[in-house]
Amino acid sequence: MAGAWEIVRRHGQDPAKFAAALRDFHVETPSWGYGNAGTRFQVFAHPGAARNIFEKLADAAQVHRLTGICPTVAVHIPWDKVEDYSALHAEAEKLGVKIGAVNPNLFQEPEYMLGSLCHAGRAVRRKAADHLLECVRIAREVGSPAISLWLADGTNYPGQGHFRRRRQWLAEALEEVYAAMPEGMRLLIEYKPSEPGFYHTDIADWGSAYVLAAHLGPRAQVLVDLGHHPQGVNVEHIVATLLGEGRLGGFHFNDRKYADDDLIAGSSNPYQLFLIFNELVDAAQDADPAVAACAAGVAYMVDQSHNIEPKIPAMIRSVLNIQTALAKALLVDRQALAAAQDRGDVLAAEAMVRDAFETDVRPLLAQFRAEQGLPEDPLAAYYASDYPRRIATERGTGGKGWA
Ligand code: PSV
Ligand code: MN
Repeated sequence: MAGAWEIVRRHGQDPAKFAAALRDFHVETPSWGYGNAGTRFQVFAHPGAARNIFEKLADAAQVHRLTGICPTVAVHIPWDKVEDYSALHAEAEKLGVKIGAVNPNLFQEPEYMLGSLCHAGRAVRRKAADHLLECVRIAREVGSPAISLWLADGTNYPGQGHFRRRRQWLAEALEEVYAAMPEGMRLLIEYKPSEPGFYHTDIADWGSAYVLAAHLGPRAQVLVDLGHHPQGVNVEHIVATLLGEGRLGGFHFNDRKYADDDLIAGSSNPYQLFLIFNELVDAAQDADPAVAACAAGVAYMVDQSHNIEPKIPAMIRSVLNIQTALAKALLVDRQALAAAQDRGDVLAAEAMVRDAFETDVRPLLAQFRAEQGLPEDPLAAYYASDYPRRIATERGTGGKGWA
C-alpha cells in the first residue's frame, strides 16, 4: 500500500486497518429513491426512472456494481408489494443484491387520516397492527434482518388526541409485533417531530423512540433520520447517547436545510455528517464491548426522494459522500484527541477533529476503489456506461418511487 495511503500513516493510522474499515462499510439504498418523486406541488418525470420494484432492484444493483458498498435495498410495503416474495428474493440475488429493511406504510390508507396504531378506533388500530405483522412475514420470506418503522401518527390541534392513551395503544401494538419477530430480526423505530402531524407526533424524538425500544426489548432500537430534527439540534450528540445505551439501530441518511428535505446526504452540511461518523468510529473502537457491538450492528441506510435530480447519479453521489465522511472520521487520532480532551486543551482537540474533516481523502478513496477492482470515479463510470441511455429508451419517463 503506497501513494495515497501515505495520508493515513501521517494521521497515525494503520493503512491495513483503515482499508478493512472501509471494506466492512455498507450502505443500504431505498427502493423509493429510484422512482420519480417530488413535492406536493409537482412530481417531475425523469427519463428512465424505475417503474416497479424489479427495475428499482436493477438500478440499486448498478449503484452497488459501481460503488461496491451498497449490497442491500430497503423496500416499502405496499409500494413494493408483489405476489411472490420468494421470487423477489431470488431476483435480487440474481442481480447481486439482497433485500434489506422492510418499511411498513401506515400513512396512505383513507382510514389512517386520524392515525393508525394510535387511532381512537380499535378496528383501525387492528388493521395497522396487521399490516406490521404482514411486514414481519414478508421480511422472513425475503430474508430481511429488520423492520424499519416510521409512524406518521400525530395530531394537528391541541385537544385532538389523548397523548397517554395513544402511547398505550402504540406500546400494545408494538409488543405484539415484537413478539412475532423471529430471533435475529430487529425493529428499528424512527422518530420525527412533525409532518404529517403538525401539532404533535406520537414518536417525536429520540427519547420517545428510546423509551419504546427499551420497553420492548434488546432487538428494538432507534433509527436516526437526519432530516427529522428541529433546526440546530446536535445530532452527533444524540448518536453518541444512543451508542452509549446500546440502542442505536440505524440511520436514514439525507440532508436538509429547513425541514425533512430529503436532499443528497452530505450536500448541505457535510461537517455534520462527518461529526456523526466521528462518533460512530469512536464507538466502534470503544473498550466497552457493548458499545463496540452496538456500533458494529448499525444499519446504514439512505432515505431520499429525489425530486429535480436524476435518480441513480443522485444515489451514487449520496453513497460516496457518506463513504467520504467515514474515511475522514477514520483519520482522527483517537488517543491524541482523548489526551487533548483530558488536559483541557480546547483548541488542540477542535483542531484535530477539523483537520481530519479538511483532509482531502478523494485520492485515497480512488486508490481504495481501484484496489477493489472498482471504478475510481463511480459517477463518471455510470455516465460512461450505456445504462442511463438504455433505461431511458426502455422506460420512457419512468414511474413513481412511491404508490
Ligand atoms: C418519513 O418522512 C420517512 O423518513 C420514513 O422513513 C418513510 O418511510 C420515508 O420517509 C419514505 O417516505
Ligand atoms: Mn426516514
